[in-house]
Amino acid sequence: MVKLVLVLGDQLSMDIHALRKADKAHDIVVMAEVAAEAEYVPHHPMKIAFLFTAMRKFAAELREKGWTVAYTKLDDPANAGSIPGELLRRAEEYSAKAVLATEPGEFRLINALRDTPLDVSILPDDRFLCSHQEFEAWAEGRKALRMEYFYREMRRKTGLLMEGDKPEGGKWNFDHDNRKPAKQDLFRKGPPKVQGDAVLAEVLDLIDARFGGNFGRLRPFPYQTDRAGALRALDHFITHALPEFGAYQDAMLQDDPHLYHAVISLYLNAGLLSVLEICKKAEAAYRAGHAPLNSVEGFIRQIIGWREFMRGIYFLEGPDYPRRNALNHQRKLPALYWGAETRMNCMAQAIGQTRDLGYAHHIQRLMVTGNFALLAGVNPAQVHEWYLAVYVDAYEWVEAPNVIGMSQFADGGVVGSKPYVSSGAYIDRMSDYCKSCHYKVKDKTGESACPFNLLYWHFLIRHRERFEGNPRMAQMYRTFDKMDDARREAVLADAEAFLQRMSKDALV
Ligand code: FAD
Ligand code: DLZ
Ligand code: SF4
Repeated sequence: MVKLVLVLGDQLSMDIHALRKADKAHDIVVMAEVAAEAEYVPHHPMKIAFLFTAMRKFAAELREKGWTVAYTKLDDPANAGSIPGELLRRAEEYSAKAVLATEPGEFRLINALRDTPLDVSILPDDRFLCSHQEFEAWAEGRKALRMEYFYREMRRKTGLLMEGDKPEGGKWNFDHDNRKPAKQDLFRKGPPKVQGDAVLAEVLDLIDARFGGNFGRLRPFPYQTDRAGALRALDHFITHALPEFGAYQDAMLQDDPHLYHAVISLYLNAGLLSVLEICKKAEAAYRAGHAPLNSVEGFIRQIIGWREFMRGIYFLEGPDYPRRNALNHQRKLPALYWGAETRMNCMAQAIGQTRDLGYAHHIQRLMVTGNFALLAGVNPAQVHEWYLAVYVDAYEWVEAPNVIGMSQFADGGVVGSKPYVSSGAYIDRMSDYCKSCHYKVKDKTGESACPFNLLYWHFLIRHRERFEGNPRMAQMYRTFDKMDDARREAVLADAEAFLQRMSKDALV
């Protein structure tokens, strides 16, 4: 009996589970560009263009390898508009009843597949190192889930950077060598250039026509769209940026959106690269003396530590996770997140490059846009939808734990033991943004005071009851309490006035 083999837009791996279980001679691979996926949030145009182009090229590669592929383009008049709709249409066309699928990265789609009248087998997505069962077993009985301990298990499991059962260099984590601010450098390479082609050109026209109104630029299109290109991007990073990755991973610079970051998350998340091939190449660079241990360990930790940990949390916590709001934050997401003018230079820079590239690196996401939303008390569901929409690498399994958990503390402390909040001083230390800002980072009150300074205290005082007893936050409360009364009142009143202006969409 013929089966349908579903391959989603972020499952573009030749060895994806459903393809491994299918019969090339009889089964039909189903791939579809559908409105339901393209519209569940207003995705950045580059994100949709990247996925559709990569999907079309992947389908062509499958055909070259002898698979029969039923591929539906977005503008096909017969397009059913959703993944279940397309499966039903293809099932009728090929007289199929059974579907092989690899587990989608979102509960919404998993449930939609389960709800079809077809016989759908959902196979585990084994592109990840840690299965749901393994993560549940690791989490079982622990008072708190901390990435660092999980990461050590992944090091042992993969043997990456291990000397027998000991970590390479005698330590699991070399972060104390990192966190340096960066300087402008005209010779920093940035990601490799992209060659246009006919498939990309056709998709760009389609996206322009259908999604040109979404937040984000489409052209010039900066991303690779097939496995060969993704491998070029990875090798380019290992050669030109990995050696400095560790030292400067938390740095931010105006006019340099990438610094020494890899810019590979979109390829990895879509299936064009695999976890182990990336980490093995990084480890080989260390063993060959090309990159230092602090960089390679830090980089590998992001992938086998943070990335796997975040996925574990998403599936452990369940479908309600993106709606959590432990701090009861209700403010609407300010228009400046969608490109309205702002005088805060750090926000203008982080959001500007997000608009132009669908990319911001980790510290920009966490300590600029995320920090501001948290300090200002924005509703985390709106923050979540923004991040899911605007980044080319965003899928709910990885975005939600980063936003709801790490960035907004909306899960009440599942991902992190304390909220990631800072005043302007942190941004000033790690970037060159403050030098060209309307606000003064050294000012703590008054018209010119950096809004991060005002809102920092406002946040801490709003949530005093919850955080005062946290040993890692007690010092902050002591500092506030040492201020004289007039200063404390001025900070809180200025913060309140700032929030009022922002809520009325005034220029802030
Ligand atoms: P690098 O800095 O070069 O890091 C290397 C790789 O490590 C990345 O490609 C990525 O695969 C992995 N990685 C690093 N940090 C994380 C992390 N916290 N979680 C998961 N993987 C990580 N990453 C996404 O892939 N999709 C998202 O939607 C996403 N949303 C985020 C939202 C917020 C608020 C924050 C704070 C982080 C988010 N991240 C997300 C994690 C991280 O910011 C991106 O993975 C990274 O910026 C991608 O750029 P890069 O490839 O240059 O990464
Ligand atoms: C993100 C996305 C978009 C924009 N479009 C499609 C699509 O048309 N067809 C498809 O198969 N997948 C798409 N995706 C990726 C899915 O949304 C993704 O598989 C789920 O969010 C689960 O991670
Ligand atoms: Fe951002 Fe404040 Fe620095 Fe301006 S002064 S760039 S608002 S941190």
